[in-house]
Amino acid sequence: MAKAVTKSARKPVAKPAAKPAKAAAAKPAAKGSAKPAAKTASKAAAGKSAAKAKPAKKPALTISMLKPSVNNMTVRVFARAAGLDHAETDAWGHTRSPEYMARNPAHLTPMIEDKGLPRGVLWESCAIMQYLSNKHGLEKFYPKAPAKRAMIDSAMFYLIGTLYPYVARATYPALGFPQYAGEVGHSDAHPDRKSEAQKAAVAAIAEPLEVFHSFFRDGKPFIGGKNPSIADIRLAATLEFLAVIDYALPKWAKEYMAAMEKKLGKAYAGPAGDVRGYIAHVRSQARA
Ligand SMILES: N[C@@H](CCC(=O)N[C@@H](CS)C(=O)NCC(=O)O)C(=O)O
Repeated sequence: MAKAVTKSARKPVAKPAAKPAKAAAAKPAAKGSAKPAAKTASKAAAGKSAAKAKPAKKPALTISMLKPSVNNMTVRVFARAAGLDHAETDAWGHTRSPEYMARNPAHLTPMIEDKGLPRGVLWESCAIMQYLSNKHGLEKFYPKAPAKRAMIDSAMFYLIGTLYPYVARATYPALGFPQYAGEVGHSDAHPDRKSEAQKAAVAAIAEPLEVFHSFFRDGKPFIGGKNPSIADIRLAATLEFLAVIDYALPKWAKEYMAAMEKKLGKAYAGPAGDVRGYIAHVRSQARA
């Protein structure tokens, strides 16, 4: 499995617009990245073949990411599980900087930079996984057969368009993330109204969740069949946020998430550890 290299964004410019400052202090439980190969070379080895030693090649693929985010966790898990050589840049506090916005006017993470992309960058977690699967022929994660592929696409669109907005409305207040413009939670409404909207979103999660189980999984271990597909990575990562509100996941969903972690191993556990670490942090802050 390829190792990820994490570095921080080049210039600290602007404050994070989409996340509270306190979140920046969150200590992720686990680090999902490894040190660059060049730094691990021992002095002895360097001395022996100093003339031959070459600096580690910078990976062609870079992921700008925020560790506490499940949208980012999705692509981080995928890149590791697919064994893609890549580097990670922590974009915390930089997404609205002039430098970032010049490349990505949507100021979103995850964002990849990869040679050959018409505008140099690509955002939207599902589009990133589709692109990288296509580019590297990763049929295991994203089948080529049109009918099979259509099911994966449908599950991902349904997640982004229906399930995720409910999950965001339900969990962002507890996560300390600002709600999207137009949401009751983003307005000047009375706290009771905000609480009602949050509760309504919590109640709405059960239906799409059951659709993933009964329709998309349809008795199979994963949406992708015997092995997790990119839609499974997207779903499992999304469900991680529900821990912050102690959402009572149905038995199948708990087993499904455990099966994802078992199947993908460290590729899942590393980025999940960052999300879980952040959740543990906000929960300890809430108790204090
Ligand atoms: N649908 C997008 C959502 C991306 C998104 O909302 N990213 C947030 C983090 S969770 C972000 O980067 N916000 C920073 C900002 O807007 O400045 C995806 O799946 O990639």
